[in-house]
Amino acid sequence: MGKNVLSEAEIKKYYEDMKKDSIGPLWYDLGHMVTKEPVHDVEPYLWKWEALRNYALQAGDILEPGKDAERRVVYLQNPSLMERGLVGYGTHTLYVGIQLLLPGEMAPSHHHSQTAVRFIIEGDGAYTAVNGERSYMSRGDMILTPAWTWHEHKHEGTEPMFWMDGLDVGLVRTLAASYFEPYEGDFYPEEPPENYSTKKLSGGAFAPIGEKQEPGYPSPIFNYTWERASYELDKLSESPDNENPFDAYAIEYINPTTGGPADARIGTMMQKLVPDQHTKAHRHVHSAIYHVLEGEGYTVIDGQKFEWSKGDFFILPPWSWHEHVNEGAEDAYLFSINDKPVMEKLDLEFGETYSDNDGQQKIEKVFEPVDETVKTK
Ligand code: 1HN
Repeated sequence: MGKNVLSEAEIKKYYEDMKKDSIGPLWYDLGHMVTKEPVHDVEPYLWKWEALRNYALQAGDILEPGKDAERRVVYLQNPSLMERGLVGYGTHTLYVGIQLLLPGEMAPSHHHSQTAVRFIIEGDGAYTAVNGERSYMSRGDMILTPAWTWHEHKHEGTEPMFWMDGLDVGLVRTLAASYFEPYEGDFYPEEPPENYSTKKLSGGAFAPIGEKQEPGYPSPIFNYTWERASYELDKLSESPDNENPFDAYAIEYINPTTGGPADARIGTMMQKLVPDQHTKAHRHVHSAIYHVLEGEGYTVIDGQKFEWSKGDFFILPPWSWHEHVNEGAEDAYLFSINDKPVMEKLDLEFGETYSDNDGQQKIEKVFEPVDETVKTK
């Protein structure tokens, strides 16, 4: 670089002095700050359901929620983010845990600034109460406990109940906006009749004359049932015209008052892949965590094959090529949470389609889990 006014020694001293004073030269560093494409350190990863279920079930013998702990949950720790000490990170923004509630147990009321969604994996007879309204949960249901709402869980059924919790832990940590408060008692006072919100909007929508449903958050629905979601997907998959090239037959859970995502910050999607369906690859800014509700197949992420079956979870990092394949004889259903609502609100969402090789990636590697105890740095 050169205007040749100062000597080399003077220039060297200039940089050294500036560094000492905690000042930087943008002419060297702009490319690190404003990269041509998204830069991240989130690696894709996959967890098998059997291991997650076993660890959660064993925790049933170790502790009891409401007595020994706030919640009984085992969470997905992305090894690539643990290297930076980011505990509880699946992606840089999203957290997922598996919660176990045994018959008769309850998890006490609290609220926090993180927003949360639940996806029911196994069992029924437990409810989540949101601001005092109970909603009973069954396999495949998606339940919102939006940021700041008081929520608790209680199990009135007879078999262990497992569900997925999805929260925006990393996002809220990055924004230094975490807040948590337990309720003064175990249960928030019950107000509306049970399942009221879901019933009110599921078979028609009504309001007392003169009253309006104002558009906004939180969504007036908080239990998005599998019965309704699967009905929509079955209807969609009746015609190949409805197929999305990247997501197969896919629906997003929405807030009926805004037409936008069900939750203000966590996006929720369910995809159906019919046997042999193989989507095209694309990539986008938003990251996601996937749960396999049903089926067998694989997802290729940046040339790496992630083989999945019922119950498994996997990480889709931001800005990573991905395509999904159903290899089984039955329909496959993939539920996922993502940070797209945040990216869209901040005007940061963009993406691109994979154009080589007829839109599908070559498989260069098959995923193997890392053993943290034998990992060398
Ligand atoms: C939470 O509130 C629940 O309410 C579960 O069941 C998991 C993980 C981190 C922060 C809050 C729940 C959570 C959580």
